[in-house]
Amino acid sequence: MLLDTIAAIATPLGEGGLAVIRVSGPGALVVANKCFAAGGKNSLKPSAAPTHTLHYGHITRAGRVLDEVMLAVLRAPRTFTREDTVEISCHGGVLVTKLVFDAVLAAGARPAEPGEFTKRAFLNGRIDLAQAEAVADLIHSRTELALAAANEQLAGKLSRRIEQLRDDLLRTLAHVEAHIDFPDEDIAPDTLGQLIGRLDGAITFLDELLRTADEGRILRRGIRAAIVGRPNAGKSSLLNQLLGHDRAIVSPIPGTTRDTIEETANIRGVPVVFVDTAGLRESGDVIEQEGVRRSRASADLAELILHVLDASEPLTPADEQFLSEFAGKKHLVVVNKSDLPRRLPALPVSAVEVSCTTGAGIEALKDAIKAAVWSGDIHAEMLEVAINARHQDALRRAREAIERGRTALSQGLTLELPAMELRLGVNAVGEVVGKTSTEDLLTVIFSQFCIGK
Ligand SMILES: Nc1nc2c(ncn2[C@@H]2O[C@H](COP(=O)(O)OP(=O)(O)OP(=O)(O)O)[C@@H](O)[C@H]2O)c(=O)[nH]1
Ligand SMILES: [Mg+2]
Repeated sequence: MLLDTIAAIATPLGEGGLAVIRVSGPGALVVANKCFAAGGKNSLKPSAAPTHTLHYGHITRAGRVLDEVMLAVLRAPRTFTREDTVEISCHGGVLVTKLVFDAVLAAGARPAEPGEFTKRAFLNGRIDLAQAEAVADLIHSRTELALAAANEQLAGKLSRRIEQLRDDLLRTLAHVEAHIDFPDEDIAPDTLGQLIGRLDGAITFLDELLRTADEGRILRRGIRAAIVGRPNAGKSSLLNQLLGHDRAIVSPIPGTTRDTIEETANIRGVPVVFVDTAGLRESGDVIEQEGVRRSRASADLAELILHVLDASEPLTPADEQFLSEFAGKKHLVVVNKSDLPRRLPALPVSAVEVSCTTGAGIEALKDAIKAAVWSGDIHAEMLEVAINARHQDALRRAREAIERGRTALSQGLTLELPAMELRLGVNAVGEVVGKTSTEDLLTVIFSQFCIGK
């Protein structure tokens, strides 16, 4: 499979100054020779050019010039895929990019599948699986915090910790297996204590990693926060304040917002999808009824609820009902219109006071949102290794197996049992970096990439 040469348009399709077409594989330079005519006096064929050099010329097909381009020659192994690579920077029009790409295919490359360049980087040993996933995280990052975490993972922060854990487990396993081979010798009590201590250490470390899963999910996918409350409480005003621009219609007429409005904002490094909803009330209007139904559905789906109350109005039975309705979910009570004379009684729950008219309290509300989202007991250096759902699944299985192995070992049962469990544990830990990867797993992971990466 790695014998063929792949190509893709690596930039988003659309009109832009430049588009880049990436070609990788053993035939990359031959493909370039066929479709690229070097210009200038000292021009070289791509296959004759030194590595990491840039060349001016034209892409041609059947003798016809298609575009004026710059072509980069990057020879294996110092490339992203560790294969010979050619990158063609052409003009960024949709049609011209397509024609240049077709010329590259006609010269012998085949279209790459999504993520295939990164997959080759993995298969050729340049990066491990966790690092390959970090490439996708990096591209999809929506906040600087998420980007920083993806960069750390790409640099191998998580991988190094996983490798260390795996080495440690392998050494313990080797020790146990050595005693299986020499059944006459029991493990000395001292040594047994040390082995159990090492497994305890591994379990503690796995717990630490597993605790980062929530943060990992939040960094990668963000969270949904539904803004709910009575009509006219100021929900749409709050959405606009949090976004920093006028997204939703605000009016003094109760029942202004009918449909749900979704918009993403960066709240202290957390990507938050805010959902403004129709005010919750009984209504005879069928459109508004549907709006209220959608509001409740949004509240059900959201990880966080911002319940907006109006400081200038007394608490109604409906407010109280919502307060108890949302009590079981992660929520923040937001008392809006703090600039008006207060008629809202003191609340039995803690609340953040804001005014969407003056902007007072909005920064404090952002802090409160971040605090509610982040569990808080996580160290900064662990954020750098925040795991994804696939890692979480593998590490959970590893933890369970190691726990069983530890129990079996401490009960002094036959050593085959702990050895088997430890092998399961080692394999599960290895899945994170791709040491025990199956073709199925690779297909699932790399198909999530965009084409050209
Ligand atoms: N004085 C004052 N008025 C506010 C404040 N926030 C919102 N308002 C006003 O309250 C009215 C309702 O605001 P909206 O943001 O439309 O309220 P809503 O909760 O989205 O209302 P519905 O969409 O009808 O459910 C508007 O006239 C706003 O200008 C505030 O902090 N202080
Ligand atoms: Mg509204």
